[in-house]
Order: sequence, then C-alpha cells, then structure tokens
Amino acid sequence: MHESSLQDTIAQYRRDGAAVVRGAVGSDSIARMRKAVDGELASPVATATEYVSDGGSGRFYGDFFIWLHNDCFAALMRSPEIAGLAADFMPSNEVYFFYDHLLVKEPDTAEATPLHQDLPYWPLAGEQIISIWIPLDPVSEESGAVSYIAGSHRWGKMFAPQGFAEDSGFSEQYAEMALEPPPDLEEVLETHRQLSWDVEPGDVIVHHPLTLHYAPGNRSSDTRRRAIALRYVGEETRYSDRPGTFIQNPKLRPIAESIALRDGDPLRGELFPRVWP
Ligand SMILES: O=C(O)CCC(=O)C(=O)O
Repeated sequence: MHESSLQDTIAQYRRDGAAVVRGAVGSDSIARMRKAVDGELASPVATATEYVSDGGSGRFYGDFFIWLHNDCFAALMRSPEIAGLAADFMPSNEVYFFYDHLLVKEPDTAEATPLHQDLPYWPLAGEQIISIWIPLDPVSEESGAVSYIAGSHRWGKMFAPQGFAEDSGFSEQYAEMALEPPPDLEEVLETHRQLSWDVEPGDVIVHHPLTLHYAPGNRSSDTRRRAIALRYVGEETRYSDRPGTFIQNPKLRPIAESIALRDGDPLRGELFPRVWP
C-alpha cells in the first residue's frame, strides 16, 4: 500500500474505529492458513467451542491461542506484513502478540455474532490494542461480514461482554463485571453510521477494542466464512486482573496458569511474544 493511502486509512481508522486494508496478506499465506484451519476444524482441541446448538444447521466454530500448538498460526501472527500493520495503526514502536481467535461460519449457519466490544472480555488496560481480522474466503453481508458502529470506540463506555451462545460457558462469568448491557442493535443502527466491507482473501479489517461490532450468520448455501482475528498490543498496554475476563474461563485454565503477570504489569512473557520489530 502507498504510504499516503496508508496514512489516510489510519486517519479513517482513528475517526471511525475500524478500517479495511486491501491486499495486505499474500496468497501463499492464505492457502497455508486455509489448510491449517481445516485441520483444526477436523480435530477440535479442548479450548474450541461449537456455537450452533444440537440439531441446528451449519457450524459456527470458535477457538483461541491456536498458535501455541499450530506452527502455521504462529508464523501468521509473527509475519511482518501483519505485525507491521499493528505497529502502524495502534501506533506503537513495539508490538506484542496477545492471542489468535478463529471464527468460522459454515454455509447455512443462522447464529449471529452478538453486538459487542472486545476490551470488556480482556484482562487488558490501555489504548494500544488492535484486532486484525483476516478472512480466508470472500466475505459479503450474505456470508457473515462483520459490521462496526462508526465512532463507538470514542463513546467512553464499556459494555458487558455477551456470550456468543447461551451455553458456551462464558455468560455466567461475564455477569461478574456488572457492566451495563450493550445497546439494542436495531436502535443503534437507526441512529448511527454502520461500516461494513465486502472483502476478498488477502484483505484485512482492523478494529479498535472499544468499537461495537456484530456479524450476521452465514446465509449463503455454498460460501464458507473462515476468518482469523489476530489481537496485538503495544509497549504501553498493561495486564489487568479484573474479575470475569475470558482468560478465567475453565477451558482456558491451562493457558491462564502460565501467566505470571500482576495487575498493571506490561503484557510480556512467553505467552505474549514480541513480534515487532
Ligand atoms: O467474525 C465474527 O463473526 C466476529 C469477529 C469479532 O467479533 C472480532 O474479531 O472481535
């Protein structure tokens, strides 16, 4: 991307809380990641969650921290083309990896991704935090494109996290935060600008941790929607031991037990490697 158009995109990201960067990831990486994702889907590990309830059509699959057992995910999050974008957008001189999040919606999946902000789920504090959402298939509104509420990252609010499914095991623990629920989606859409992009493999969407976003199910009967969200932090981001964050979910206990950080520490250590420069 030309330096001037990258700067324009960064300015738009700061204003709106989300932006698209076209052609950021090479086709070899996409091909490798498709294979890696299909391998994960064929043999789910203990941290994975199926969000479609028994008997429902399609499949909505989520998993985290896959890089710890999958070298393709580790190579992707370390790749300079992506880590460098995180450095430019946050901005931060140094970039540390927080975690990867696989979100797959197969054709004919009704389950939506609820309206939410990311930061309330996370044991983090600070401004230098960014998600880079990497589609591995062409994505349109019909197949589950993510939509962002423009400017919501500047509302000065933290809304209660939402479980992606009633029985995913996360909902009860999020209640511990006693935050106000997110606004009603229909009302927000009537009164605020919505940002959403049709994307091709190779394009990525960056979003701020306080931007409200959601995604419909995948209504397509033949187009898969495989996507990986990579979460990065900067040199000033701190660990926060607020109660109820996703790291306290029993499924993540083996990972959480390896975190030797105290409230207020910078996010460092083997679990959060430096990936830039
Ligand atoms: O892929 C989706 O459906 C939602 C993505 C999302 O919520 C995120 O990356 O934070």
